[in-house]
Amino acid sequence: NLSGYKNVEKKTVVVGGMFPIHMRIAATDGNTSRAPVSSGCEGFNFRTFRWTQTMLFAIDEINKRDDLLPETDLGYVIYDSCFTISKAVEGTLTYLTGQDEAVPNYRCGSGAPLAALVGAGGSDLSIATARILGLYHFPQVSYCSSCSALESKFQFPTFLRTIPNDKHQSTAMARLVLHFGWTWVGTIAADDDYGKYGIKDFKEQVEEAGVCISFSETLPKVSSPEDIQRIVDTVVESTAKIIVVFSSDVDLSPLIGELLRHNVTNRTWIASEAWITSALINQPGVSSVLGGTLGFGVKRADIPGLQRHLLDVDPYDPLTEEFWETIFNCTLNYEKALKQAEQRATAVNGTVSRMARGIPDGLCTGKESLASLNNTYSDVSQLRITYSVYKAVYAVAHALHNLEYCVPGQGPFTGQSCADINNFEPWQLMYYLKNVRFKAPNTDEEIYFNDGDVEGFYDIINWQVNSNGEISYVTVGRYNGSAAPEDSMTIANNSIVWNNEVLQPPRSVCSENCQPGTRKGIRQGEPVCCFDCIPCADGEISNETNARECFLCSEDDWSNDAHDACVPKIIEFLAFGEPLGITLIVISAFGALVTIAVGVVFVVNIGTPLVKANDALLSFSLLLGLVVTFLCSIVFLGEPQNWSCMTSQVALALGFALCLSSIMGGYNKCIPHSTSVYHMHQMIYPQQHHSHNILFSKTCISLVILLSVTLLTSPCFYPVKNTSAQNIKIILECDEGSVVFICCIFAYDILLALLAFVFAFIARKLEDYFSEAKCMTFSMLVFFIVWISFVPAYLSTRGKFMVAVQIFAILASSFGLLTCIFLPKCYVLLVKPERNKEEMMRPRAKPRDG
Ligand code: TCR
Repeated sequence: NLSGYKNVEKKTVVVGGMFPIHMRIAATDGNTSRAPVSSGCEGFNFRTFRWTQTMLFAIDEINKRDDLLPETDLGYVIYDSCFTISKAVEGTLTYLTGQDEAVPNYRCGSGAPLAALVGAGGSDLSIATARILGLYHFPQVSYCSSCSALESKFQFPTFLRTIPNDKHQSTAMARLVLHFGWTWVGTIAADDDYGKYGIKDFKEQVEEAGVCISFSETLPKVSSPEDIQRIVDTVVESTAKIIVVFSSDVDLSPLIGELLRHNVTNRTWIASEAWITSALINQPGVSSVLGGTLGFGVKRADIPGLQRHLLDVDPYDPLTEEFWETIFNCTLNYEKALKQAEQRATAVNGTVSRMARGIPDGLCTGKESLASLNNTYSDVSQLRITYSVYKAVYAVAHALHNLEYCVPGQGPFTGQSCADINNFEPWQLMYYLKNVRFKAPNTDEEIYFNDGDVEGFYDIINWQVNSNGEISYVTVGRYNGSAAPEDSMTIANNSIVWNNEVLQPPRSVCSENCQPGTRKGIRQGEPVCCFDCIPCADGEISNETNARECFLCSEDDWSNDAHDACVPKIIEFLAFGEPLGITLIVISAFGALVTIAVGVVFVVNIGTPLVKANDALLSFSLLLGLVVTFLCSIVFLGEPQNWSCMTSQVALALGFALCLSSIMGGYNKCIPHSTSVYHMHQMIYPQQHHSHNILFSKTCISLVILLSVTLLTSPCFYPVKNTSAQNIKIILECDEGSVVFICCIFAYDILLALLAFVFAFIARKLEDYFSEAKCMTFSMLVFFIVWISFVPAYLSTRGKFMVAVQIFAILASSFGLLTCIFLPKCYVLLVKPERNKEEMMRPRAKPRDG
């Protein structure tokens, strides 16, 4: 611990400074048989030594000034906290007591008054020292303890700092992560208050916004290779491309070394302030791993004259001795150098040889040039924490100045009293420190403490690899914690250089967004950001990205192929215009025309024996029935309407009834009265002798009555949308209405057909000249075959083809009847009129069985 007391004539106030000049304490040998001594430190840190020198520089500058503390000199005591709490506590106690043995509550000698302690370094050290200093109401101004836990005035009443509270930084990091839409990030935190609180605040904010944490690792203070290896494995295995690291450079560097060895590339690192501009991390060769890193740096400033001061250090000053020896790798002390040279020689030769007295190699000349070295110590391009140290010293100086120039009688203390610069109480200085407000020299930044904290202002820094493979720090944005949330962060996306081939912001998501048409499916036991995209089922859609559920389309709609919209179902019916429709129309029209032609032929030959023999009325009614069935098949086509549904069904039933009853009526003509068929006929229709006309008209009338009664009582034929038969289509069809009714009329038809068939079958063997009975049998057979085969065909078709099948059956059966019954007659009438003779009508002579 080094102190400098100068200028004895002037009053002197001593400012304490505590810096982690070494990185760790040396391991003790664990020997308990000796009196223990305070452990030594190792791992000289050039960066923190620059901070130390900056404090000396600032004190020097203040002492030279005439406007700031002109009558008082600042002295200093510097403690090395060695980055370790115990050392920091030891230093604090030594400082308070003024004793080398750190016994508290004991301060001997008048000495110069102690002003305040600048520092302690890391937050965990400051927390320890602030608790002790708080007991004595002794002010502490920290330049780099940024942990949010230190904001508690209750626990740390005399703690002030010139570095922003980490709360701002955690918020800024969260904002950054959200800005780029990263929802899958890993975190690594140092095992100290800085890392733990920083990451905790970050996680809280980010998780609230729906980001998931892929992994959270803690960097141990004393790192074992296994711990580091485990963290590297986690980083490698994780799919998170963004890794947020809240740690000081000293704790992080072992991990970076290991990551370099494993060449873990293609990650983007989000750096906390403590390592964003650290030369300990930014070593040659890290660009593949750490290029593109984004991070936050506290306010930077240029401090004129600092570089001169840094380069002009005296190598033989006890404070700089170790620094000099480390940086030039030589020994300043002649005797020591000699000894070391001898040792080296022994190690090489194996024998102890007295060296010739002369200049041993490894002796520093003291004239080595610091300027020629490219060391972080003399690099003044990134004065961030350094500037914070500078501000802290100035804050103490300004507070002392205000204290010294307090106007008696207008002072802030009881009875308007003032404090005495020669003998003030620590709490009195604390009062002035809290209320200090000044402009930092050269930068014009106004500095004041707001509840012990300063404004949360950060530069967003990007690590960009330049042409010689070195990393340069480029400021790509700013964050101002005290501005309104919407304009607190400005970031120039285009100036960021990412370390991927595409030079685009990396994506870091556990699962890619689910596109419309799919929905999120959770994975059991995994964070909500990890999910599967499950395609919507048919008939269901989702129209937004990351939909949680698919929605069912309404009844008239169906999902499109992409499942992202409901589209109206295709309305299907057999249209007139389509080829099948046209074909059917042509066929049925043809059938109707042929039927009419046959009728005309019959009318022309009305007086001839053949027509007479067949009872012209029945023939015409049969032809009429056929025309009706032919034409009604046309009504089945087209979009079903109320009227068409009604007409088609009724006309069909009536047409067939007409046909079949005509055929039935025809038997009376051709069945000889003496046959068994005749007797059977007599049994069924007992009163009707020779009265086929009555039979026929009875049939018709009963049918018409039946039909009209049912139609009046149940208006049941209307078109319906059949949505259940096929998913993507709505089939427009005629509702079959009352099934019972339909069954009734068709059952009637079937009954007629059956009877006709049975009669014709029995009569087929009987002689008649025109083979009338055979024709009828055959026509009935055709009729049955058509309608029997219709059933399975109808049942196995879907949609509009059902109508087609129906029409085909109608046409086929009608054509069957037409050809079987009328073709032979027309043949005779048109081609062989000579056979149309009276005598031909009589059945040929054949032995009668009666
Ligand atoms: N606050 C950290 C320590 C720290 C640090 C640094 C250490 C900060 N910046 C730069 C070394 C170098 C910021 C803390 O512990 O609060």
